[in-house]
Amino acid sequence: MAQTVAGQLVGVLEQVGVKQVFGLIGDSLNPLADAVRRSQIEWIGVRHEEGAALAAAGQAKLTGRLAVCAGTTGPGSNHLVAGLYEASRDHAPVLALSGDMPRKMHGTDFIQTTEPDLLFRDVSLYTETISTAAQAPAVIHQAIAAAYAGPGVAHLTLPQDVLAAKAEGVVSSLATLRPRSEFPATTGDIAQIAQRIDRANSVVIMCGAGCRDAADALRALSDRLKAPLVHTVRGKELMAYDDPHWMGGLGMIGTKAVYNAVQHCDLLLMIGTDYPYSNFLPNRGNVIQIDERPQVLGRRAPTALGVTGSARPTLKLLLERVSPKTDGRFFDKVTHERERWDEMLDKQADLARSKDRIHPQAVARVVSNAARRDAIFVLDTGLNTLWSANWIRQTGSQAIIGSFNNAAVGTALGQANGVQALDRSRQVIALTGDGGFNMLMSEFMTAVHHGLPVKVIVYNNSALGLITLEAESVGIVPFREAIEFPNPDFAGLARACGGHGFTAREPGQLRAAVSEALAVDGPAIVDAVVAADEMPNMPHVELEQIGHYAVAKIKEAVLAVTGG
Ligand SMILES: Cc1ncc(C[n+]2csc(CCOP(=O)(O)OP(=O)(O)O)c2C)c(N)n1
Ligand SMILES: [Mg+2]
Repeated sequence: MAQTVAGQLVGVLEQVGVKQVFGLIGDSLNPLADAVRRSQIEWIGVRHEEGAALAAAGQAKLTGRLAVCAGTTGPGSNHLVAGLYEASRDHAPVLALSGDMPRKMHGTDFIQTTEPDLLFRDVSLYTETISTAAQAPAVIHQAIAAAYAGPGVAHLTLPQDVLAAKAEGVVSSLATLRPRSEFPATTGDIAQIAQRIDRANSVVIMCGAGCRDAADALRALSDRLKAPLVHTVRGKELMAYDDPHWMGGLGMIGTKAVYNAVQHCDLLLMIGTDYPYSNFLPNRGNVIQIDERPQVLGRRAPTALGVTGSARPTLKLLLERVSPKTDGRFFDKVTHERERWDEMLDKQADLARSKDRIHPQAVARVVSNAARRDAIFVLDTGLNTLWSANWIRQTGSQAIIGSFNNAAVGTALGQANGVQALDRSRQVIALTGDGGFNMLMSEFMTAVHHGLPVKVIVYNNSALGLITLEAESVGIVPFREAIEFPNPDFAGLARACGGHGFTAREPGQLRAAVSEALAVDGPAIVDAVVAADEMPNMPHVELEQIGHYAVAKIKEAVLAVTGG
């Protein structure tokens, strides 16, 4: 049988290392699914196409390699769009495929008509309809190249008749379809950075997701400069929580020690981060920023020097140039404050804090204590992000992904399915609010169906918890009817789906529920019924401050989580 365009596309995906396609089949996708069936690629049929896009986004975020999702004509593809923003906002290479009706039906407002290239325009770096078999090879190559170049989302619209047509030509230059290479800053830039560092008495190094694989160089620079290392939420996974260099995060997912260090240092060196919350950054012009992306330099804080370069090779060069510092007092002060903050976190997470109520901090801490040393945590959005991200004590070999730039509720389970599919033996733990879980709980069925043993921890406060805080912080009475909702019995739901379910209503039940869920074979849900009135920490607000100033700060803080 002659190769079809669909077969050609799937052949390319195989060759560039794609292991799965996440999708939900429909008539226009039939030729594509048939080609997948004949290939080494696994078809993972989801319950909702947003779950497919999230799964692909999760994979691409974790590995930096191309992941693929597919939806069928019109409504099927429409469902992909929301999930794709995860990939676009976190710069992860995803190829999204929209099946479309045969070309002879185009242009007459036929049933299910949409304009996918218009709809996907905003979320994609590249979107194109393959209109003829002859066009397919070049466009397939271009789409994958664009996804890697961003990195981000590339989208193809695939009319059914074109997918089924006989392939013409071959897709060449496959060797070029790979993640971008790292590159160092120039010698001139390194000299300027070194000069400014040598002039500063106290330096803080802020590490973002761009510092992946640079932990050793960062520690070495920290030792050389007696400079505390602080991180963004996407950088948290880089080092173990108890590494003496690793002082914690900045902002609401962060510590007072770090807030003070960043505000009071002579020089803040931001590396591989586009940290968006300007109100937590210094406004004194004492920032040096290093990033691969020139467009992010200087846009979040007044910056004295912006340098393009990848973290790892640039740090290596910098280490050869900067002079060692001898005065460790600043570092020691931050260490001391950090120890006090950690003690406070421990107290808040203590299971003995209340007899009959589970505090959400304890949920995160119990999960963290029970997780494997190489577990992958997938966080959702809401108050639960604060509990998970502040109270998980990462090992340095775990990964933490979430919706940290898109801040979308309902994204954890879908992404968890994606990363679990890459390696079914790795422990993958989704931590989500009940509102978030309700949004796409059908994707638990995807996990059961495809043997993806994800563990889902639900912070059950019967409310869109963060919304209460947002309303209160701007002086609006929380609209209870809009914020609170009933939940199903999540443990019963898990069992009804063919998975495992556990419930913890009291502190005494939490450890067993979590450890049993982590131990069972196959997907499981832990329904953790938590106190709904817990307030997050405000690392930048003194508790004794009251009145308008504190309210304004809390408002800022809430905006810092939700983006407004
Ligand atoms: C898709 C989406 N819808 C709505 C919001 C606005 N929002 C931000 S947090 C939040 C509450 C989430 O509730 P839940 O999942 O129960 O988490 P909790 O805050 O209770 O921990 C909402 C609705 C959003 N960020 N994303
Ligand atoms: Mg909730």
